[in-house]
Formats: sequence, structure tokens, C-alpha cells
Amino acid sequence: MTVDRILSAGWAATYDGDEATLEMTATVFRTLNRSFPTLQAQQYDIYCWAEDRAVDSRGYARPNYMTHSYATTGVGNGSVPSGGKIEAVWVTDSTPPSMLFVAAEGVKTEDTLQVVLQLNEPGTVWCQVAEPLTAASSVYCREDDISSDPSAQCYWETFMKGSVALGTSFSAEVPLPFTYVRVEMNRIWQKGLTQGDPLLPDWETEYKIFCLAEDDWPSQAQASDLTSVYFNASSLSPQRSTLPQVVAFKDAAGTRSTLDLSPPNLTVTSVGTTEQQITVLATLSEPGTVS
Ligand SMILES: [Ca+2]
Ligand SMILES: [Ca+2]
Repeated sequence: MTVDRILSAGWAATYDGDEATLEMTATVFRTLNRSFPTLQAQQYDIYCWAEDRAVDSRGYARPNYMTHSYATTGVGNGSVPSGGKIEAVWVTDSTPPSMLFVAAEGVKTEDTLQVVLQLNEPGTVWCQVAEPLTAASSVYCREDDISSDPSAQCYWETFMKGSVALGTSFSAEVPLPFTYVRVEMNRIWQKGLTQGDPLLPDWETEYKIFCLAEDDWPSQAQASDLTSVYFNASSLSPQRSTLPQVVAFKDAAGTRSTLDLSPPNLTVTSVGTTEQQITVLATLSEPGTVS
């Protein structure tokens, strides 16, 4: 990095005794007449160069400049800098992953739903089912019960991440962006979020699928081989989907049912006969046809 390239980027501020602020939003290449916006969750080296406002005895400008070697030497101790180069500065990641719905269906058993989705960045995704608005039951969390009110019976943060101990946590790690991720769910939260029950086979009820994504930005930053001397890991927190984003995903996923893998059970309640016919009264354990 040369001093003229530092100057050509055009990021400058005047120091008059108070802290000077420089806001840089791009890497600039004047010679190429191009600039590239800084990207979230990326590291950059920053080079600083300065001149003073010294004047000679007649009042003419006689500034003193930082040398090229000082501008390109690492800052070292942040409070007692040895140079103007600040290495490996993270640009903050302040946006949650975007969730792209791909497909959802019943799989494997009569109590398993699977959702397939993608994230636009690495992270973790949690999914959960709720009953649709048309459900008659008042036992389970219904789609309109999912709430941002911490006192609600289906408070969204507890609802979404579930409980490993209660078998209601369904998640997947997402190591790469834009790859297919599958999450399987086989239980549904009761209202109150203290118990989960198996999903029912398709002819008994339909379900809605909610998913929430969280990026791995703090662990990514903390695991980096090199960080700036001003890096403060304590201020980092992962970026997580908002409730409206979770609800939007649910709407995109639509209404889904588990598989039906069992034949119906037949119960004959009576058999009557006349000279011309035999009448059988029977019920099935599920909607179907008796022959
Ligand atoms: Ca992010
Ligand atoms: Ca069946």
C-alpha cells in the first residue's frame, strides 16, 4: 500500500483536538476508476497516513508528513501506536440470514414433517410446527398464537428453538450458503410450552411450519486467526430472524400434512338381513371407503 493510494481513496477528516471520525464505505481504486463497497462480516486492513499544519516563521505552510514506512507498519499497541496500519478489522454483520423456502412434506413416518430450505449465509436454523387457523383443538399452539409477548402461551422465542429435553427442538447447522438444508419435526408444542406431543397422521390434522435462522457471525469473528487490536468480542451477538420474517416463511411454506401409512380399522356395529338384502353398519377409524 502506497501513500498516494491512501490519499486517492479520499477518506479524510480534520483533527482539531477532538477525536476525528473517518467513515469508509468502500475500497477505492482511483487508477481503475472503480470502488467496491465494504462487505458485512469481512475483514479489512486499514492504512492511515497524516500530515500536520506546521508553518515556518513567515507563516507559510511547512507540513510534516508521516513516512511511508510508518503508514504501513502495524499499529501494535492500540493506545501507543507504532504505525498507521490497523490489521484485520471486521465489518460488522448486522443482518440475519434470509430463509428461502424450497419444499415441505410428510416423510418416513406418520408423525414426521420435513422442510427443505436454504440460507444466504452460514448459520443455524430451527423449525417448529403449529396448528392452522382451521384447527379445532385448543391444546396446541396455533399459528395465530405465536407471539412476541413473553407472557403469551406460545412465546415465539421459546416456541421456535424448542426443548431438547422435551423432544421439541428441531434444528440443523448450515455450514454453507445456498445449500439444501432439511429439518424434520415430529412433535408439536402444547400451549404453555411445557409439553410436546407427536404429530398426528394426515387425516387428523394439517400443520403450519415456522422456521427461524441465526447466523454464526460472532463465532466466525472469534475464530479468525487475526483480529485487530481494537477487536472487542464481548459486543458481538448473532443476528436472528425477526418474528415477521418467521411468519413470512410460515406463509410461504403453506399448509402441510404428515404421511398416512396405515389402513383404516373397521368396526361393524350391526348386521341385518331381509329376504332381499344384507345390511351392514360399520365405521372406519378414518375417512375412507368400505366395500
Ligand atoms: Ca448475517
Ligand atoms: Ca390411514
